Amino acid sequence: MNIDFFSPLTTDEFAESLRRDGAEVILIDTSGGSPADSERLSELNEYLEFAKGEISIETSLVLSANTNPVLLENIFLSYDKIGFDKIVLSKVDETYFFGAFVEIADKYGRPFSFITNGQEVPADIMDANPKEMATMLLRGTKVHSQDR
Ligand SMILES: Nc1nc2c(ncn2[C@@H]2O[C@H](COP(=O)(O)OP(=O)(O)OP(=O)(O)O)[C@@H](O)[C@H]2O)c(=O)[nH]1
Ligand SMILES: [Mg+2]
Repeated sequence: MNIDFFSPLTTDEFAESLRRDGAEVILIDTSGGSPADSERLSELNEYLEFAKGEISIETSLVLSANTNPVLLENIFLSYDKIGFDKIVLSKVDETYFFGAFVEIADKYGRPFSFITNGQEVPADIMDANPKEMATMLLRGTKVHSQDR
């Protein structure tokens, strides 16, 4: 994406990265981890709280559409302890049905921000448009450009 990249390993380094260049938008990613790893979750929370003290922040939980629906609510609730605003639903092209995600988003009043529909960045990152998502739910998930 040809943008500056920093990989802070401590909150001090994190603070330094946040303050470094006065960018209008800063994308913060975290390394993956198990929702059952409470130590990792509290470390994540520490970074999140720290960021909230520094900048105005919107948080998204990225859920892969091929997550086992039986586990979905537990995963959702684990990350809800930290708190998040929106859901990014990834890999919708790898599944045929993502109704369970819509159900949980509705139950907990959390909107979708983006969905990802393939491996091409950024072409396969799509706004979570309700009409397109309804179409995908009814017809299978891969939306081709001529259908959009
Ligand atoms: N088919 C398909 N593959 C995807 C999609 N999104 C990501 N991938 C692929 O999935 C793999 C993992 O993607 P990452 O973006 O690294 O996933 P992540 O959740 O950040 O992974 P961790 O940070 O390791 O937890 C890569 O090979 C991506 O190309 C998608 O929407 N569809
Ligand atoms: Mg990652």
